[in-house]
Amino acid sequence: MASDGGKSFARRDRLREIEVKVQKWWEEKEVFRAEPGEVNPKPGEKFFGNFPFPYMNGYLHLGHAFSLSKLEFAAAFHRLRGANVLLPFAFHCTGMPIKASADKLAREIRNFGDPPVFPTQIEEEEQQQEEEPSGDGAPPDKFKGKKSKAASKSTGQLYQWEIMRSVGISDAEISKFQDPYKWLSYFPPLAVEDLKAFGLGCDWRRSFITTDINPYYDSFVRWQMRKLKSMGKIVKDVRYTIFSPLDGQPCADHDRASGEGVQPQEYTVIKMELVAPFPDKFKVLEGKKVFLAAATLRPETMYGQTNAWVLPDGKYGAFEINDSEVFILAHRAALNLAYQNHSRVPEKPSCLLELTGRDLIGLPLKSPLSFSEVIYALPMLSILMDKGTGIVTSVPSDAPDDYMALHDLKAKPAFREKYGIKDEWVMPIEIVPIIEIPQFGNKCAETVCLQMKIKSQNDKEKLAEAKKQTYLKGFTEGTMIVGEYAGRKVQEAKPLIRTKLLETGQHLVTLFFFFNIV
Ligand code: A2H
Repeated sequence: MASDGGKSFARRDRLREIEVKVQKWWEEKEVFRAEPGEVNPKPGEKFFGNFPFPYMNGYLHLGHAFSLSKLEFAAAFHRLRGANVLLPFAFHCTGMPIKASADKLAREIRNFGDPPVFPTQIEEEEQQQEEEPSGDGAPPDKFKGKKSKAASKSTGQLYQWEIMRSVGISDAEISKFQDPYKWLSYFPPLAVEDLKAFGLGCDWRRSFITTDINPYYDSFVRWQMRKLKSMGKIVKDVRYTIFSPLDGQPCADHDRASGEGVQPQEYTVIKMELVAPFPDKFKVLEGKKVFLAAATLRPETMYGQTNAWVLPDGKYGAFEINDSEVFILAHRAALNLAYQNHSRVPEKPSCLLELTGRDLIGLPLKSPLSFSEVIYALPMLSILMDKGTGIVTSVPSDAPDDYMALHDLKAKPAFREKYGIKDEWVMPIEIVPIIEIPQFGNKCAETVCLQMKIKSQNDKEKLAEAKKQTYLKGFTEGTMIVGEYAGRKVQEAKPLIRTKLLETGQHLVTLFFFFNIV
């Protein structure tokens, strides 16, 4: 008899004894076997219960037991009433989480050996810094924050191997889980054992796992899909999603090692055409229509464009979008576009020329709706290369970032000199008022930057606050004062202008995500 600190567990032990005896009896007598009767049952004479197949990337847990207890109780109740009760149980193995975990394990073994020797957290952080010396010029902000979150996870269980070890699987066994099919033969039998111990009144002859490893269930699902399709209840079509080129599949939240919660972000891509004659470096592009492709959330502000922004140390490329058009943008953005049917070769960016931001500075451009005949590409240091296209249109009347970057260029001759910027590209630029906002006037970015005493484009925190204020006010209270929709509220004008630009082929609407998702 067990006892602990003088407490007696006699009653519990007695109950356990009875439970074990009864479960053995159930099993021997096959009391949960369900057979059809001779005649069709009348209402109330049968009960069928089903539990959503639990996913087999690990053991069952208390949550499963809690949810299942309701069904188990109902089945037992109806059995006691004399109903013919059928309670089958199946295990879900289809989909990405098992495959993603198996792949992750394989990667860890490739990188750290079998069994793996993982770097300590400090070594890991050092390694990360070495690997990412802002190679593409991305400044250390939001995105870096995500990385350190990933690193801090390593004190917990960042590695798949550690997760498997923590649930009691031996090192010798873990390596076998690189094969996704191993998961299918390992976890379901253990789940059956647990469910039997739980006392589930299940007819275990009617248990199965999903995936094509089970041809019967597989063909049932195929039949079901075909049937629903023929009834017009389901359609096959394309939609925007986060996609893993590595796995050739959409990558849901729980399939990601980082970038959880990231949704596709819709941007309007503005095509700013490079004016001929092209500089020497761009000669290979002659005969094509070449555009700097900028991503914006505010197409209605395109009347106020005064220049374009590029990151001097950013890596860009000139990519063939179709037979006649070439877009200059970040490599990552080109890959995104290629998966959205904007590449001469579907799903494969076709790069004609490698470029850096420095190559782009000073390029003369024609941009849709801008009042200036020609605008120039100029440097902005806060551009993130993994956001949008890495190219930004500049609207200093309404974007505090644009206002401050232009202010820096105008106010600091040394800055212009550093990047070989001719005065004529910058000094004549005048801010173009395009939207009137109560209390903020018609140059809201200037008003807010002055009010908040923002000093330069590096004043990141204040600029983020300024951006928030102007973005919201502009959208909710702003009125257009120029262009075809002058007098209309920004909220109304925005979709109209976007549609118009889209129809004339001057821009295209597309989607991007801007954090690294692994
Ligand atoms: B917006 P969100 Cl008038 N790096 O366009 C830094 N900034 C980038 C970028 C990159 N790689 N790609 C796009 N952006 C800017 C116009 C505009 C914008 C106005 C007012 C506000 C405004 C003209 N510049 O954005 O982080 C682009 O600037 C304030 C939200 O994805 C783009 O829209 O929310 C905006 O950031 C996207 O910011």
